Amino acid sequence: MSLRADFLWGGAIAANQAEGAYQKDGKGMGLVDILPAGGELRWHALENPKQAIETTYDHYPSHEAIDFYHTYKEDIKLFAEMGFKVFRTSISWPRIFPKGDELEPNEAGLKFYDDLFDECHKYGIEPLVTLNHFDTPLYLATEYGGWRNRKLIEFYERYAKVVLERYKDKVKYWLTFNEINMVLHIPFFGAGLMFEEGENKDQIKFQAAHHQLVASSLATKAAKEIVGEDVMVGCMLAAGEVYPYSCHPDDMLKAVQENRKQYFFIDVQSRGEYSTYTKRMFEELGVEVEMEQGDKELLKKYPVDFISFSYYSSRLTVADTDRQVEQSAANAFESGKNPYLEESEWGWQIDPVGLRVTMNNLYDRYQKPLFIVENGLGAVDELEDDTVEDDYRIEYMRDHLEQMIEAVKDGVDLLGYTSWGCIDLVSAGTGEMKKRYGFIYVDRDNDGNGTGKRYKKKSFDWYKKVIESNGKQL
Ligand code: BGP
Repeated sequence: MSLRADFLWGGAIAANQAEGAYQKDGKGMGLVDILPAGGELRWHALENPKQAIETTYDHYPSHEAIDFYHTYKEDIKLFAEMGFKVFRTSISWPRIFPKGDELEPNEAGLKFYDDLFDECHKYGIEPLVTLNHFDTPLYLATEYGGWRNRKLIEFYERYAKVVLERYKDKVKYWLTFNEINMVLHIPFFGAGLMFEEGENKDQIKFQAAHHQLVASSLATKAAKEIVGEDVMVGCMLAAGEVYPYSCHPDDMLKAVQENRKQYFFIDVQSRGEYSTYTKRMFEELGVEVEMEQGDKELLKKYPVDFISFSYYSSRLTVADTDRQVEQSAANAFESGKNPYLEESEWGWQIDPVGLRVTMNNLYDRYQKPLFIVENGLGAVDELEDDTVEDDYRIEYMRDHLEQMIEAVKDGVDLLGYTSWGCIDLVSAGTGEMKKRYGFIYVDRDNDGNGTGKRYKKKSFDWYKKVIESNGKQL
C-alpha cells in the first residue's frame, strides 16, 4: 500500500502568524495581538492575560509578521513551484467581525480571502481553511469572558455562516478550531479565558470546551447546508501519544488517563458524544458541564468528516510516586524527558516513530480519514549566499515522512500532509522570527530589521521532489 494518487501535499500557516497588517482595512484586535515576543515574557503574558492587556509592549514582529497580507501572490507562486496541492491557512475572525459581536461583516476582510483563495486556484491549489486559529476577537474575551460564555457560540456560528456562504465555491476543506485541546493547556490562546482568584479552572476550561464543541457541530451543520454534502469538515487536535515512563502498571494507567485528555475532544467531535470515562474524570476534577437542551442531539448529528492533527513530538508521563523524572519541553504540554529521544534547539523531543504510533491509534479509535496538518522543525537558520543549507530540516522531515508512509502501510487512511510554517513566520510560542520552519526564508529578524525578501532554502527543492514523486523520493 502506498499513498493515495490524489494525496494532498502542501504546507500550512495561520493568519495571525503570517499576515501582519494587524489593523488594516478594518481588522479588529485578536487575542494574539496583545502578546509580546520573547519566550519567557510571552508565556508570562499567556498566564496573566489581564495584566498583559494593560501593559504596553513592543509588538514587533507579530503585528507586521511576514506581511503575507500584501505578499500572498508572490508566496503562493513559490508554493506552486514546489508543487503544492493544498495550502492550509486560517481566516482571521477579527478581520471579518472586528469585535466579534457585530451583525454585519467587514467587506474588506472578506474581499482579502476571496483574492487569496482565487490566487490558490489559479495554480490548482486547494485551500484548507481553519476557522479559528488562536485569534478569537479580543473584545469577546474582555467583554464576554471568552468561550466560558455561551454567547460565543452564536457569534462563532454567525461568522462561520458568513464565510461558508462567501467561499462555498472556493473552499471544500474546513477545520473548525485549531488544536482544540489547547484550551486545557493555554486557555487564553485557545479560548480567550481569564481567571478570577479561587475559580475552579478545570470547570471553566471544560465548560468553554463544551461551547466550542457545540460551535464546531453548528459549523459542520452550516457547512453541509451551505456548501453541500461533499464538503469536508475536520476537527484539529494537538496530537502526540503520551508514553508511560516505565512498564510500572501505575505509569501505564496514567498514560491512558493523559491520552484521554486529548482524545476527549475528538471523541465528541468524531463519535458525537461524551465518552463514558468523562463522568469519573469530571467528578475527580470537580467539573460539572452545563448543557442546554438539544446540545447532545446536535453533537451526535453533526460529527466531523475527518480527523486532522498537528504532530511535533510524543510525550512522557509518570505516575505520582517519589521518582524524579527530568522534564522536557513539548509545545505547551507537560512531559517527562524521554532518554531515547533527541531534542530540537527548543527542547522539543524528536520522535518520528511516535507519529506512526499516533496515527495508528487515532485511526483505530475513529476509523475516519486522517490529515496531518502540522509537522516540522523549528530551528535557527543562517542565510548564506542567498540560501539556507537546512539539512537538519530535511532529515527531520524525511524521518517523519518515512514513518507516515509506514502508518499508511499499516492501513491508515491519510488524506494529506501539510508541513507547518512552509514559509518562515512568527512563532506562536515565542512570538519571534528566530524559530523558523519554512522551505522559504523570510529576511526579517526579531528587532525589525530585514528586507522581507524571500529566499529558497535547500529544503525547497527537496520537498518539490518529494511531492513530484508522491513520497517515493524522500
Ligand atoms: C502549534 C500551533 C501553530 C504553530 C506550531 C509551532 O501548536 O498550531 O500555530 O506555531 O504549534 O509552535 P511554535 O510556533 O511555538 O514553534
